[in-house]
Order: sequence, then structure tokens, then C-alpha cells
Amino acid sequence: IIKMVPKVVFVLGGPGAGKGTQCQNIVKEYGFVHLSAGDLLRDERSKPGSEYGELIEEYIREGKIVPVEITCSLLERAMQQSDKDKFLIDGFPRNQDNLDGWNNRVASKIQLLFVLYFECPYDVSMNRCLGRGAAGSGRSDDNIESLHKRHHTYVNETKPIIDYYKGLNLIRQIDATQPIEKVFEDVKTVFEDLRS
Ligand code: UP5
Ligand code: MG
Repeated sequence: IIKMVPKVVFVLGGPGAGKGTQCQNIVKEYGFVHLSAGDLLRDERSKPGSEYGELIEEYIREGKIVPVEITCSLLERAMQQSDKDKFLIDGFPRNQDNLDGWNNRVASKIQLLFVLYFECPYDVSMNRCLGRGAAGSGRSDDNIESLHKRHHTYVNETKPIIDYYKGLNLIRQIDATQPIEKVFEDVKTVFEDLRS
């Protein structure tokens, strides 16, 4: 049996940039499997008796990035358990530790197609996350204190990773401030290139 090399698109951008929203659209249109690192961590946290539950909750509330061993294991497991071979990895890699862990463990086993980058200024991100919190997201990090910390981490730790992929010519940048439908139009132009 010839096993296909899994194809991966990383999806990056600040808190509330619309990564999850657009990933849902991409899944419908292009048949990718959506793996949100944040969702996988939140699920792991909520498992009864989870070894890392408290650690994960603490990191998320503080807007800090969970050690890569944990995140990478969750991502690898999810990829292995899927019978599909095209993955959107949403919200990862977001710092140097994430990047090193991925490059050491996984990178050689997959094909990285590109990195979709949703560019969104802080005030827009902030308002979206606060709106989501007010609408009952239940996320322990959709509050002003956590949002400041998430933004700080994004600027200091994630932006350099985006710059790293820019240097490799892998960044596909999208203006995430537009309405959802308009953002998706731009996303589609990026994915249509895959068909040709
Ligand atoms: N919305 C979306 N698009 C819109 C648009 N174009 N116009 C108007 N509104 C729009 O959207 C957020 C809100 O905005 C929603 O209400 C949506 O309707 C609206 P969403 O699609 O959820 O945005 P997203 O970018 O996914 O925002 P999210 O809050 O999920 O991003 P984060 O990157 O902050 O969160 P994530 O879940 O990835 O990570 C959370 C935490 O987990 C991190 O802070 C970190 O502590 C931890 N983590 C790790 O440690 N390691 C990892 O690898 C990943 C996460
Ligand atoms: Mg998300």
C-alpha cells in the first residue's frame, strides 16, 4: 500500500483574526481536515483525569504557549487517526519552541503547502474576541486581561515565526478586517492555485 504524504497548510494570525471561521469554509469547499491546536488543547484540558489539564488551563488564561511536546502529540495523533491527507493546522506553530518541535518531529513526514496568514489589527481582534465572549463562548481567555496577554505573546513570539515563513516565501497574506464573505473570496484565490 502506498501511503500519501499528508499535505499541511498552517493557519496563523492574531487572536480573533478569523482563523477558525475561515477554516470551516475551507473544509466545506476544499475537503481539508481542520485541526485547531487551541481546540485540541481545550479538549485535552477538559478530559477527566487529564495529566496536563491544569497546566493547559493556566497557559491559556495567561495567553502563554503550551510546551510543544503536548501540542505536537495532540496534532500528530489527530493526523494519524484521520483517514484524510490534507490538513489545516490552525493556530500553530506560534513560537520558536513550537517550530523546533515540529521541525524535529513531524516536518519531514509531511508536505507543507503554505502558511495562510490572517492580518488583523489589535483593536479589531480585541473587539471580536470580546464580542464572542459576551455572546457566551465560554472561553476563559475571552476577557480583557487575557486578551492583552494573548496579543503580547502574538507580537513577541508568533510574529517572528510569520517572518520566518515569509523568508521561505510560504506566507499567503489575507486582509482579515473585511467581512467574512469577502475574506473567504481572498482565501479562495489562494486555494484555487492548488488546483492548477
Ligand atoms: N469573526 C471572524 N471573522 C470575522 C470577520 N471577517 N468579520 C467580523 N467578525 C468575524 O473568530 C473570532 C470571532 O470573530 C468570532 O466571533 C467570529 O464570528 C468573528 P474566530 O474565527 O474564532 O477567530 P480565531 O482567529 O480562530 O480566534 P481565536 O480566538 O481562536 O484565536 P487564538 O489564536 O487566540 O486562539 P487559539 O484557540 O488558537 O489559542 C488559544 C490559546 O491556546 C493560546 O492563547 C495559547 O495559550 C494556547 N495555544 C497554545 O499554547 N499552543 C498552540 O499551538 C495553540 C494554542
Ligand atoms: Mg480559533
